[in-house]
Amino acid sequence: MKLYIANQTCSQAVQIIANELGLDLDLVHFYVFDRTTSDGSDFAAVNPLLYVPVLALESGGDDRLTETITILSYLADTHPEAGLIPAAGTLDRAKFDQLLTFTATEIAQKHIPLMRRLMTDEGSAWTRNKLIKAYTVLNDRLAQAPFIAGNRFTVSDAYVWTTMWHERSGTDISHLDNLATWKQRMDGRPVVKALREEAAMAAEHKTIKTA
Ligand SMILES: N[C@@H](CCC(=O)N[C@@H](CS)C(=O)NCC(=O)O)C(=O)O
Repeated sequence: MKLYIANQTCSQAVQIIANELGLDLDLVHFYVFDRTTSDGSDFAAVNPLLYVPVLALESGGDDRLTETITILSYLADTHPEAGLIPAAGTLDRAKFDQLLTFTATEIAQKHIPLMRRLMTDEGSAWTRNKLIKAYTVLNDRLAQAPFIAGNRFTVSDAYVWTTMWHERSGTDISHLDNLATWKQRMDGRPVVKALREEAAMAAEHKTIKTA
């Protein structure tokens, strides 16, 4: 399978889960600023919205999945033995999907216009306040259990860790101690391998462009 990624974005969540599952994905780097790809492919033909992540199910084919939640859930559902997501059709899964949707809509997508400085001061203050409230919900969950969804690492930990963009969006959550402790623990997981792969891919792409 081929995964389209971009530096420091939500595609990292998929890399983390692929690493947890021991999957060897073929990575393609998309450079958001000039819209080129590390393999020379036309990313607009891959995803017309120009968003990563995209998972091409077969490296040469055009059967693809977009949307972080969908890709994460697909990988976890197809490897049930890893216990990275509750079984589909259960109440636990409905609650879990609620958490993933919360992360996408109340956290990831709230950061983006702030990071891109697209908002008025009033809009920025409103959005930061929403982000602080959303992170507080997660901080409260972490007072009850060591991981976002309970007693074990799941795809929701990978997704929330990836979208900890509070410094880049100027959102102060330094008072949320449980979240800070959880993040430190997460930093020690195979996440680091995902980062290294991504950084190497981004650096190689940049070298080719500037050569
Ligand atoms: N609805 C998509 C949104 C993905 C998304 O926002 N991707 C960002 C990175 S986190 C992106 O590719 N941005 C590139 C750009 O805006 O040019 C999802 O949840 O996966």
